[in-house]
Parts: sequence; C-alpha cells; structure tokens
Amino acid sequence: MKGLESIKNLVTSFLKSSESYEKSVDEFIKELQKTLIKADLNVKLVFEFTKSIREEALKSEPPPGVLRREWFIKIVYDKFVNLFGGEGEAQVIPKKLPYILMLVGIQGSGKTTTAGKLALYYKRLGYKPGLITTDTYRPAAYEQLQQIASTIGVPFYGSKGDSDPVTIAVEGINKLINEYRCNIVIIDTAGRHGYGSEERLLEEMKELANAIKPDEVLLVIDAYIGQKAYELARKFHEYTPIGSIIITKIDGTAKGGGALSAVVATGAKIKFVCDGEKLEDIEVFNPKKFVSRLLGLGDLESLLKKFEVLEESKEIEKRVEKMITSGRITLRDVYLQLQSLRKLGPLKKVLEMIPGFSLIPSLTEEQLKLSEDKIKKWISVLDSMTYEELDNPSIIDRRRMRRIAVGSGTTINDVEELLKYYEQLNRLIKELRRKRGLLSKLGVKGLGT
Ligand SMILES: Nc1nc2c(ncn2[C@@H]2O[C@H](COP(=O)(O)OP(=O)(O)OP(=O)(O)O)[C@@H](O)[C@H]2O)c(=O)[nH]1
Ligand SMILES: [Mg+2]
Repeated sequence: MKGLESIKNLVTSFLKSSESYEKSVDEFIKELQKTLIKADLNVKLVFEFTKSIREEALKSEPPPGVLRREWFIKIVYDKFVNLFGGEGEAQVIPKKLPYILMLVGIQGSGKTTTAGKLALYYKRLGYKPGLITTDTYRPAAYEQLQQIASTIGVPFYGSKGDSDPVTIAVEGINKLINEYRCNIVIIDTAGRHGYGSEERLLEEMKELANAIKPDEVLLVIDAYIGQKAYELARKFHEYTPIGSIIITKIDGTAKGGGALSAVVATGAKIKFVCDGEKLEDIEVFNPKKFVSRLLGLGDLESLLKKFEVLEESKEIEKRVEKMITSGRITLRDVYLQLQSLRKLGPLKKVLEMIPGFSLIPSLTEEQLKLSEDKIKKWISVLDSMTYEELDNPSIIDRRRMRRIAVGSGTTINDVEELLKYYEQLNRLIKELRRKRGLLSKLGVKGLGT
C-alpha cells in the first residue's frame, strides 16, 4: 500500500528499540503522524487519531504475559481497525433479490471496469448478475461494457445514441430481471469531469437514483484522488446513507493508503478495494486483514498469535458478562467456554490475560482446577447430550446420564462431575449478580459495569 508502507518499519523498530518505553512511544507517534500526513490524511484527523492512541496507551495496563511494547502495538492495531471500519468484513451479500446496484464516480475512476469485476465476483458466488450502461456521453462506453459482459458471460443492456440515462436504466432493469432472469443488476454510469465537480456528480447521482430507486449506490474512487477523497466521500456519505465506497487502483503508484484512510475518516463504508486492471482484481474490504498488513503483523507471527488470544479472551469476558447479566447459564455456555479454553491452550495463561478476571477470584480458582484432560472429556460428554438437555440440565436423571456416558465413552461419574461443575458455576454467577446489584445500589462501579 503506497504511502503507508513505512508504518511496518515503525512497528518493527518500536519493538526492537533499546530506548525507554516513553521515549519510544513519543518517537513512534511522531513518525506515525508524519507518515499519515504525507499519505494525504487530513492533519486534524491525524492529530486526533494519534492523541487517542497515546491516551489509551497511558491509561491501560498490559495483561500479564504481554510485554508493554507489544501491548502498545495492540492498541495501535485496535485503533487502526476501528478507524478502518471496525470488526468483520464488509457486508456484500445482497439483503434482497433482485438487487440493484448503481455505480457512480468521476471520470476515469474505474466505474466500467469495476462494474465488470462486480459482475464476475457475484457470478462466482452463484448469483445471476447483469450489466447496464447508461453512459451515453463517452464514445465507445457501450462497446467497452458490452465487451466485458461477453468476456464474463453475463447479460448486457445499453442503448447507443442520445437517449436519456433514466430511460435506459428503467428499460435495462426491466429487461435484465424479467427477460434474462438476472437477480443482481449492476448499472454503470457516465463519469463526470474533474475533481472539483463533486456537487454536479452528486446531483446527477441523486436524480438517477430517485428515478430508479437502486438498493445500493456505490461510489467509485481511485487511489490517485488523494486529499480530495475526503471531501467527496464526506458529501457522498451525507447524500446517500445506502451508499458505500469502492477504492480502485490501490496497486498503482498513488498514495492508496491515504485515499483509503481519508474515506474511512468520513464514516463512509468501504466495501471493496481493487488492485489491478484484470477482472479478478477485486477484494472485499476487511479492516482487520488490511490493518494486519499495514502494520506488518504477518511477519510478526508470535505477536499476531498473542493478539488472537487477547481477542478470544475478550469474547470469553463478554460471555461471562452476559451470564452475569442474565443471572443464568446453560450447558451450552459451558460448552462454548470449554471449547475456547481448549483452542487457546494453557488454561492458566488464558485466564490471566482476561482483563478484570482477577475480580472474580472464586471463578478463577474453580476454573484453574480444570485440567486439559478434563476439558476434553467434558466436551465429549456435552457432545452426547441432546439440545433439550443442554438447555435444561435439570431433566438429566440417572437413565439419561448412563446414555450420555456410553455415548461419549466416559463414565457416569464424569457426567455427574460436569453437572456439579455446572451447578457451582450457576451458583457463582447468581452470587456475582447479587453482589453487583448491591454495588450498583451503592453507586459503586465494578466488574465491567
Ligand atoms: N491499475 C489499475 N487500473 C485500473 C483499476 N481499475 C480500473 N483501472 C483502469 O483505469 C482506467 C479507467 O477505467 P474505467 O473503468 O474505464 O473508468 P470509468 O470510471 O468507467 O471511466 P469513464 O467512463 O470515462 O468515466 C482503465 O484503463 C482501467 O483499466 C485498478 O484497480 N487498478
Ligand atoms: Mg466508464
């Protein structure tokens, strides 16, 4: 990613530095600011962003087993992921069918190529896409998309000459859906001149969108647009809440990282990024993957592994939190809990990493008693239970216990022991809930509240 690739080096030199921690943090933040500004990011934004990193770094303590420097990088990672749209991949599966997508963007940004890429992408997912061009402005726009459609093997609609884009779009949608049975319709529009013409672009987009009521409007921005990406994306985001953004040409020499960050800073959603001229060169935007790459975490495997453990612990913590709030756990909760513990390896280490876990002393002790062996055994016991039993363990009598023991290759004793553990846990959760209720009545904050 051009423009931001030096962040990787900042991370490695920060981790290796022999300077004091405070000095290294200062140095890192200063360099990060320079890099982000050079990459075309809005200056005010850069200062806000780095300030929030510094504040978090000062305020939070690394969990046991995590070095302070590693913890700092984790904070940087989280902040970046948050900046780039948060957890999870962009949502690209249509919520309804048929689904109508309309692409807009300034001239040469890559709309026509991207329309083809999207058609291929959705075709490979098993949908039946079709392509429409409403571009009556650029010579050979018709042939360009027609050619792409025939390469991919999807239906195409357009009209040569001077017809009105709205008429073409309406006719095209009708034809593609009703005659060709397409369930995704992708509409390519004409480009608008110049980087300064956002207003006109957005006006025209609104007009067309009002007439055809697409399910989604996608703004295509190329990485070369630089600083302007911010304004354009901001206005677009204001105009159309159903809109999302595709960034093209991040493979080129442009400061793609800058354009990308500028866009996300507006709160607009990035759905896809394109990194080449070929029709395969499109990728669903995934903030975590993107930030991992940005920080060079792929080369720091052990650190990445640690981060994964930390995130999983967050999950466990959330689950414990949910149990306390509801005041009730089922064997399903126990099952999930045991499974994540097994996946993460040494139990003690994992538990120690959970922030705030030490606030639940009795729970920690109970759980630390579990050996890896026992976890495995109990998981097979739970695997042999019916849903009914998992949700309502009180129905498990001797007869059921025998069946479960046989099914899981364990003994009745094992089953009983697990049920006892479950009861203990349940009591504990209730007790925590009571305590918390008391605390909140007294106005004391505790246990993640
Ligand atoms: N390197 C690279 N080139 C791209 C990418 N996407 C599009 N292009 C190229 O950019 C140029 C313009 O692409 P078009 O798809 O024609 O752009 P457009 O927005 O439809 O242009 P107008 O219809 O004139 O407004 C073409 O040469 C494409 O091959 C990309 O992700 N990477
Ligand atoms: Mg075009």
